Amino acid sequence: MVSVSKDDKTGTATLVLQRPPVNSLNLELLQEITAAIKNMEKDKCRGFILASNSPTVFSAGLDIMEMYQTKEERLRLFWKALQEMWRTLYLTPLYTVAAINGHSPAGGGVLALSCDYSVMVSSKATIGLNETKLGLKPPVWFQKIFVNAIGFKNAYKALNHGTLFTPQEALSLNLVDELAGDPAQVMEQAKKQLEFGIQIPNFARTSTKYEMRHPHVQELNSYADKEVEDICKFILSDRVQKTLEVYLDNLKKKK
Ligand code: CO8
Repeated sequence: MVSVSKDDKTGTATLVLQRPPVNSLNLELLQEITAAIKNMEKDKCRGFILASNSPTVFSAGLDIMEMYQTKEERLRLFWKALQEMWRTLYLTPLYTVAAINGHSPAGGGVLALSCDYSVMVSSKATIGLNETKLGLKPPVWFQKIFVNAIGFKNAYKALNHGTLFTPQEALSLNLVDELAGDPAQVMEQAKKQLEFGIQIPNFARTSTKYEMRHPHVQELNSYADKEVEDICKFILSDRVQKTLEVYLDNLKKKK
């Protein structure tokens, strides 16, 4: 579900999400992303681009099928894997660039926001945290990284309304750092940014990253187990199951 290609000359890599059709994040994909990042860290890689092999979707966010009509035990494992993937990506000392070549809603937006830099294609694709549109509450740590990126007032409105932004809007809000004309250019610009990022003195960059980001992870750690329990209760409730059913139906009808 992921492939990692390394460039030994530069000490960098590209981690490509490849779970068709839309790179929705299921338990196994989350575990594979975490393992791939940890392996790159062990290999003394200096940075990587997070990319997608879908032509139009970066990631459709969490796999709704992991939340709909699922077993509690699987849901618990899934949520723990999500927390662990986020801790790993958010805190990795490697310099990370998201190459957002297409749609990036909800969990897809969280992936992008957890990198150090992002380049998004200028297309019909959108990005944002649309959880409330699904009848779900974005977890507190989703809210926090969103507020950190675009400020409280913008995040407050967007989270409450479940807004998905165009690339231009996302750029003007600081939700992404750069736009590119087409997916090939996204990769080109992401590579340039990666080259730039790994030139910065490593100790200074990685300790700054750690000091600025670690408190957010510590905060999640203080309630991570309780979050798993609360999420299970919430998602498995009849009301949320019904809402997810309607959302899935609408996704199918859209075709
Ligand atoms: N999970 C599972 N299946 C999905 C998902 C998803 N997130 N997104 C799309 N699919 C499925 C579709 O149902 C469709 O299935 P099928 O082929 O069987 O009909 C297939 O993938 C292809 O989808 P589309 O035809 O819609 O593909 P398009 O290329 O036309 O559109 C989009 C791509 C724009 C990404 C579109 O699929 C879309 O909008 N998907 C939904 C995205 C979304 O809303 N994601 C939110 C997920 S929830 C989340 O990430 C955070 C939850 C936090 C929970 C907190 C609880 C308290």
